[in-house]
Parts: sequence; structure tokens; C-alpha cells
Amino acid sequence: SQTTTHTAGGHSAEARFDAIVIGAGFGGIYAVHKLRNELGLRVRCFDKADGVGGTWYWNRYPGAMSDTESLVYRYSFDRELAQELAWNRRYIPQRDILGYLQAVVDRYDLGKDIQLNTTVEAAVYDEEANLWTVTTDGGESFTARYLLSALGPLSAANFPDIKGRDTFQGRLVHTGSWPDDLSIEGKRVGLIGTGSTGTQFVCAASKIAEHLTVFQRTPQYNVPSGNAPVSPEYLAEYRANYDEIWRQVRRSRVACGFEESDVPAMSVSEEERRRVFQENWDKGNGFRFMFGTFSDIATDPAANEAAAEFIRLKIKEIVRDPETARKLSPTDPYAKRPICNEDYYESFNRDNVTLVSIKENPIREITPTGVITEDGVEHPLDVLVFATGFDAVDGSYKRMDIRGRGGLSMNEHWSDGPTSYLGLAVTGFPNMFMILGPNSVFSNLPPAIETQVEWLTELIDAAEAAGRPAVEAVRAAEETWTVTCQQSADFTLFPKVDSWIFGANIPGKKNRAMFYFGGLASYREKLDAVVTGGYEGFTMQ
Ligand code: N01
Repeated sequence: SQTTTHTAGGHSAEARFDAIVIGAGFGGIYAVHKLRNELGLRVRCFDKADGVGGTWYWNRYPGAMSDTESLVYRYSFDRELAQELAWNRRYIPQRDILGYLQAVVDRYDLGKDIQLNTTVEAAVYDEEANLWTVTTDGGESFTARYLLSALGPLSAANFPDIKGRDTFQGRLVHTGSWPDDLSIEGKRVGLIGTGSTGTQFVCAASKIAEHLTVFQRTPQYNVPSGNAPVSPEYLAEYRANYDEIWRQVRRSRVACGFEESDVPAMSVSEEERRRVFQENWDKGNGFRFMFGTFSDIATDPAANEAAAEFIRLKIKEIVRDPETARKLSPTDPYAKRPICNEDYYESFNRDNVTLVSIKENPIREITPTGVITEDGVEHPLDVLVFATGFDAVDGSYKRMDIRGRGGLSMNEHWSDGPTSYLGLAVTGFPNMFMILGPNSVFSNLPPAIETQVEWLTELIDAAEAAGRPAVEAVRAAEETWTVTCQQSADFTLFPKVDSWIFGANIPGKKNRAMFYFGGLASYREKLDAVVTGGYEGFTMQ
């Protein structure tokens, strides 16, 4: 197809592409590679950052790393690249993930089609022409037949407006946009939020800050990560068994690279249960503790309570001050995305770490010099860190003006909560495809992303061959998938606790399932069945 770049009287440049990709993280990078290098399409990718990496570009807070093991926290598509890669610890830190993604971009020469420092503000579908027009903050506009959004399910920061927040005179930061010039070494640091991010931060910050005050609202269950150096033999084994490792990942539920258990917790003796929990505690890995110990920790209340009780006993054992141990002990079900860290509970034995339970003793206000809690105590701070998470899944979509058929806005379509067909497409938005859109699969994300991008590449290839129709999800298919996802969530204990997975962390946000909980293997089967059924649930007109 033709490029029609023109600048009209020094105004906006307009360029026509076959496909536009928004976001240059794991999803967008792979989409550019597949669409351009495999299908031969003309592609332009936009990202607001001044580098590629998405989540891993922004989240540079001390301690940031993937808590899914290095061996499966990467792409699987390039077997040769895997032969060259080496890493030295079980878990890959943020800067190495960023380096890895940059290396993939360089290896496939993708950079020339990625336009950085560019925020997409709007995307509008033209029914007559079957084209999308994307406009950017720089006033440019671009058109394409296909629009792929790879916005990241955890990229729109949740930055709660706690009283006095904007009066703070020290550095106040959200972990999701950590500034490069901020060092916390020797500083008095306050932390709000103790999810995956906050707990990683605690482990790192406790070792470098002069003092760390942790403002915890709801404690979560932490297990050890078992992070440790990996041996050359480990890497050799990974390379030798590469295909088998990835086959296993695709056939599993959470896609984390370990065998998932098929033994119900209550089918064995209490002694055996304890032995299995201890064995997995020693091995480390949060997903393994939830899904590798027994088959029903996430679904059966008794099994769940057994795992929860095991962790609570560990907290008591590890944390020296009983009052701190009590505050750190969760009482709700163990049913959020599991967390693991090298030495989270041990951090609270350090003299320079204080825990404040803001459930019992709320923050009264943030002042220019620190935080005052309801008990009247002032916590003086140089740096205040918000590890308060994200307006997840649809949060980044809400910040854009996306309009489909008849000018319908995505925000309107999602006014009752975000929905989609297969996490990939939305009725009324033809030829717009999402990577990790609402109701994608709940699993380790790189293999989920590969699954979706590969599937979408085939779909787009089929559409190109079929004369470039408008490919659109059927309303009934979207509705059925929404129900399927809700049912898959209701089968687990996850809806019993408030978390971002259901939008419960954002005041006023509709609480509903935003993932498919049936696992990656089952998700892949569904995608296969849709293709076998002649792209069942889509119209191509
Ligand atoms: O965010 P969260 P996150 N006042 O929403 C608290 C992925 N991730 O950034 O539980 C006080 O889980 C909130 O308290 P509560 C991973 O999928 C992956 O930690 O609502 N506190 C909670 O403690 C993860 O699940 C990696 O009571 C407030 C915390 O802030 C997802 O990102 C690493 C508050 C938010 O926890 C999100 O994790 C890091 C308020 N107003 C993250 N508002 C990997 O390793 C919120 N909180 C791959």
C-alpha cells in the first residue's frame, strides 16, 4: 500500500499505514515484528515514553523486578535468541528486562517503525472507508486499516488524593513513574501501598534508606521468591529443553513454568499438607505456592485457609515483634495475585523499618514535612512513595478518545464496566484489536501476549486475503464471553477479596471480572475453536 505523507501548509502531517500499534511494551513490540516482518504490512507504533519497554520502561523503583521466573518471563518465539541469552539470577530485574526488550527491538530492526515521545489522544473509525484515524498530542494524524492497542493493563497510575498530598515539600512519587534522578539512599522514606510493587520496594528500600515507614492498609500474603544465582548448568538445561519448557507453559493454567498440582489439599493428611507447603516455601515463587502445592488453593475455602494459616505461622516465626507480626498477618482469603519476595517479612526486623497499620491508625493528613496519623504522631519524611497501583485493564483506554461505528465512544460502550470478545475485540469497533484487553487470560503475561499477538496476526492475514473486510466482534459473542469470564472468576475465591483484578481498588469503579480465569491452556483452546469455526463470533464484511 501507498504512503501518503504530506504536510499541508505546515499543519499536521498525515500518513497512511496498514496497521497502527499503540504501546511499545511486550505486546506492541511483538505486534510490530509479526505484522511487519511476517505479514509485510506497513506498521507504525506509538509510545508516549522516550524509550521502548512499556511497564518496564516506567517502573524503575528500587526493587522492581519480575516475580515470575526469568526462564518464562520473556518471548518464546525466537529459539535462537534463547541460545544466546544468559542471565544470572532466577528473577530478572527491571533494567535487564528493559535491556532484553531493547535487544529484541534492535535484533528485528523494529525501532524505525516505533515513534516515541508520542501520546495517542484519539482513535476514530471511519465506516465508509473502513479506516482508523489516530491523532497524537503533537497534532499529527495517521490512518490505518487495523488498530492494535497494546496499552498495558497496569499502566494508568492510581494516585489517590490523600488529604494534603500536594502540600508535601519533599519528593512525592508514584512507583509507576519513578524519576531517574531520585535516590533514596540515606533518606527518610514513607511508603503507601503494600501490593506486589510496595512489597518489592520494602525489600530494596529497607537496605538503603535511613528510615522506611510503611503505611499499610491491607496486608497481603507473601511467600519467599527463592531468588538466587543460577548456574551454567541451569541455563544449559533451559536451552536443551527449550521446546518442552514452552510447551508445558502453553498447556498450563498460570504459565509460570512449573508443574501445577492436581492434588486437592484436603485429600491428604494435615502432616502431608504441611510438608508440601514447607517444600514449596523453601523452593520459593508465589504462583508456585498458590498453584503448585495443591490444585484447589484458589478455589476451595478449606484449602485456601490451610495455605493462609501456614503463611500466617511463618509471619509469626519470622517477625520478632509480635505486634508487627499481627499487623502483617492477613485475615481475608489468600485470593489476590500471589506475591513473592526475597525477604519481605525479615525487613520488618530491621531497626530502620516501621510499620503503621493505617486500617487501625489512618493517615490524618500529608503535611509539607511528612505524614500525620490519627494517633497524632508525625512521621517526618524526605520522600513519600505511592505504590498505590493502577486503574487496571481499562484505565488506559479511558484516557483516550476511542470512537467506533456511528461515533460510539469506548467509554460509553464500557459505561457498565469493560467487556470484550476474548480480550481481543469489541462490538462496534471493527478492525480494532486489543492486546491484553479486558477479559484476557489471567496468567503470566508474556506467554498470554504471544498467544494473542500470534492469533491476531493470523486473523489479520486472513482478513487481508479475504479482501480487507471490517472484522468485528458480534455483540452476542462479547456478551457470552463476559459471562464466561465472570463464571470463571466466580469459580475461584478471587472475587471474595477486593483487588485491582475486579476494579475494586478504584473508588466508584464497577466491580466485575476483568480476566478469564480458566487458564492459558483453556484460553488457547477457545481461540483455536474460534478459528476452526470460521472465526466464530466475528463478522467480516
Ligand atoms: O498495586 P496493587 P501494585 N490509601 O493495586 C494500597 C503487577 N506487578 O502496583 O489493598 C492507602 O496490587 C492498596 O491497599 P488495599 C501485579 O500483577 C507485577 O502493587 O487496597 N493505601 C495496596 O496495598 C500486581 O498485582 C510485578 O487496602 C492505598 C496497594 O496500595 C499489579 O502489578 C511487580 C490506597 C496497591 O496494590 C499491581 O500491583 C509489581 C489509599 N488510598 C506489580 N490506594 C512483577 O513482579 C491503594 N492503596 C511482574
